[in-house]
Amino acid sequence: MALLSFERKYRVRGGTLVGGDLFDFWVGPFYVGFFGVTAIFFSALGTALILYGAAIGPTWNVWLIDIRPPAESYGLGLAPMKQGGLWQVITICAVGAFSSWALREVEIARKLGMGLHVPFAFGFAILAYVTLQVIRPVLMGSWSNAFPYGIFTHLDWVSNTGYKYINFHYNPVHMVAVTFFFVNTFALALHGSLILSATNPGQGEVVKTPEHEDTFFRDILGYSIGTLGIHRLGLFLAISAAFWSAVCIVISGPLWSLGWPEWWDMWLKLPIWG
Ligand code: 07D
Ligand code: 07D
Repeated sequence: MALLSFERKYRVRGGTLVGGDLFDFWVGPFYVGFFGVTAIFFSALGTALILYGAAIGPTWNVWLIDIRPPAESYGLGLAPMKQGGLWQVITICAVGAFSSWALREVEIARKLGMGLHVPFAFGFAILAYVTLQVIRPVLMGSWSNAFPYGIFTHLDWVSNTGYKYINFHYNPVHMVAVTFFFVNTFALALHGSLILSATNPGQGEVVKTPEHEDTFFRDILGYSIGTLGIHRLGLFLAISAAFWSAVCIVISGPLWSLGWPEWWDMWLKLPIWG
């Protein structure tokens, strides 16, 4: 079925979570829905506030714009706009926009009768963000522990936070998360190249089938995970990377406040050494 006639067939009412029929329509190619409206609202307001923050700040250099969370002395309280309040409202807008986007994905998937795998996966990115900006600062008693909104200054935050724990590479959960990120690249390289090698042959050659793909891996490794399995594995690897990232940062401070190299001294303190 051509894409346009497919879309016409499936662009039907229903599947909304909120608002009934009210926002159940499309603008050009975009589905609107209640959460489309809230997504536009939060992202427009958030972007406008970032621009306002830039306007009252010292630079328009896009790399150096910096909107900082409140100072430590404000704890978990509200701060005046120019002393971190702006960061607080932008954070509310960001959480609102990301959640709206995920719920809009849910509505579209429901309309199409599809699974909720896409919003489920995006939920892990949101979890990592909320862990950095809300959960960890709340556990540590101050918004000042969150990262600032700025392209280079958020890198400074990562570096400074890393060095607070002497060598962040020694954080065992960071190791797990990094390994998952590396494995993701490895898996995508294998999968992307395998699909291209079978389905994008030279001129005049026939397109190969999943049997060819499975046989390639059986010949080389003795096992092929299969066409559905590789996508299950991919989703698992990707959400694991985000999940263990969230865990590695939420334990840094709330659970372990010394340097991460010191954590490994537990090895010497095990009772088995007598
Ligand atoms: C390719 C999907 C498209 C998304 C893009 C990002 C904005 C920001 C904001 C002007 C893979 C769009 C960017 C809308 C504009 C202002 C104020 C996703 C793809 C193209 N980071 N980070 C970047 C964000 C954190 C870290 C680049 C966001 C944590 C390091 C871009 C968040 C930590 C490096 C960016 C976030 C961290 C970067 C490229 C939120 C740990 C780099 C991102 C909301 C996770 C790299 C100059 C990319 C770089 C980079 C955006 C959070 C570490 C500006 C939106 C605090 C070490 N980050 N980041 O391609 O070049 O992602 O930085 O949590 O080296 Mg970051
Ligand atoms: C938070 C992004 C969420 C994004 C959302 C969507 C828009 C819209 C619009 C495009 C989580 C945003 C969308 C804005 C865009 C359009 C149109 C993703 C998020 C919701 N580290 N480290 C990690 C490595 C070191 C440190 C994670 C490697 C040093 C700290 C990952 C190395 C020190 C923190 C990772 C390395 C250090 C991390 C990041 C190597 C510094 C964190 C990925 C090779 C001296 C962060 C939850 C992530 C974390 C984190 C990898 C080195 C410190 C596992 C490979 C030793 C403080 N590091 N790191 O989390 O866990 O993505 O965050 O050296 O806080 Mg690290």
